[in-house]
Amino acid sequence: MRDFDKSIISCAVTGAIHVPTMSPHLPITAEEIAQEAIDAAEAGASIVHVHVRDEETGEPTSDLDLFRDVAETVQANCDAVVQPTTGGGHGMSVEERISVVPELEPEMASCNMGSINFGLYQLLSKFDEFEYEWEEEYLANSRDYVFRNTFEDLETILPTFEEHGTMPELEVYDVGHLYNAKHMVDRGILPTPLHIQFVMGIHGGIGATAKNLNHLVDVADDLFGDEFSFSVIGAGRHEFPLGTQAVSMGGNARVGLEDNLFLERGQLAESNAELVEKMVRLTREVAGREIATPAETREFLGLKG
Ligand code: KMH
Ligand code: ZN
Repeated sequence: MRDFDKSIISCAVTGAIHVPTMSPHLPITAEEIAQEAIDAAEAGASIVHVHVRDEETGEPTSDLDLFRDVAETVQANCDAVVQPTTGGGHGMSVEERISVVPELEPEMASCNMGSINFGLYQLLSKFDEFEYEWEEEYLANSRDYVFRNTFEDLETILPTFEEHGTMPELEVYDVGHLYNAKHMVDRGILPTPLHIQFVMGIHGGIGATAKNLNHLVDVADDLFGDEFSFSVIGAGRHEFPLGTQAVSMGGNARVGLEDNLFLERGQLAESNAELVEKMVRLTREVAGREIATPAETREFLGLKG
């Protein structure tokens, strides 16, 4: 693993997993998403991960004008790295998802390293009524949804990143995805060093346990030696335990309302910034590490700036 004395905190401000009924604090409009990202950066996030939503209904969309609006507002108000998603939302095609890279040419974007079942339907049991019509159907349809990232898709996606100078953050939902990355490195399609994000606790991916995180890091060490760095997403209540483990191991952590709605058990987070502030405290107090600034993050990851 690559050494870095500082810890990079990313914040995923809205995502495409949670639906508006689940929290009144989930940002929906481009203005709200941008403001949450700016506040998260102020609290210590050096990377802000961005999805966009339909401004009326909150449904995830791949509307490039909204992505552009959010990116421009964030960049005009802070120097955090704006990292758009290429994972998009359930039901979007791979072409729709990737179009943000050639259109915005961001410094960095997420890049999903393999296909998985991606179940959200288990969340249905928590709600009797939804505010918007699409929400219940969106969650229920995930029972039959494959989050598609085939080898052929990766053969198109990865060169698109390189062509536009966009650094891929490799989203790894299970151990096999590390071997997919290794395959792409060996074929010369994926340049090193890699920045890997372990996504743990998605229904369809690896479970969110301490033992699994150790295993993922061990396998990455075997495959990539000192040519990788990593960050961790622990879905839901696993956000802070796994984030703290990650930063204690010399890695990095992602928090945010995309991944987790609660500041602590039974208490909704009122903003993304609150989640970032908590991760900053844990990083300093438990792991004894300082937080990387956006400039330090850019330098470490070799972003084009
Ligand atoms: N939605 C997360 C489970 C992406 O947007 O491309 C992981 C993620 C990937 O944020
Ligand atoms: Zn995302």
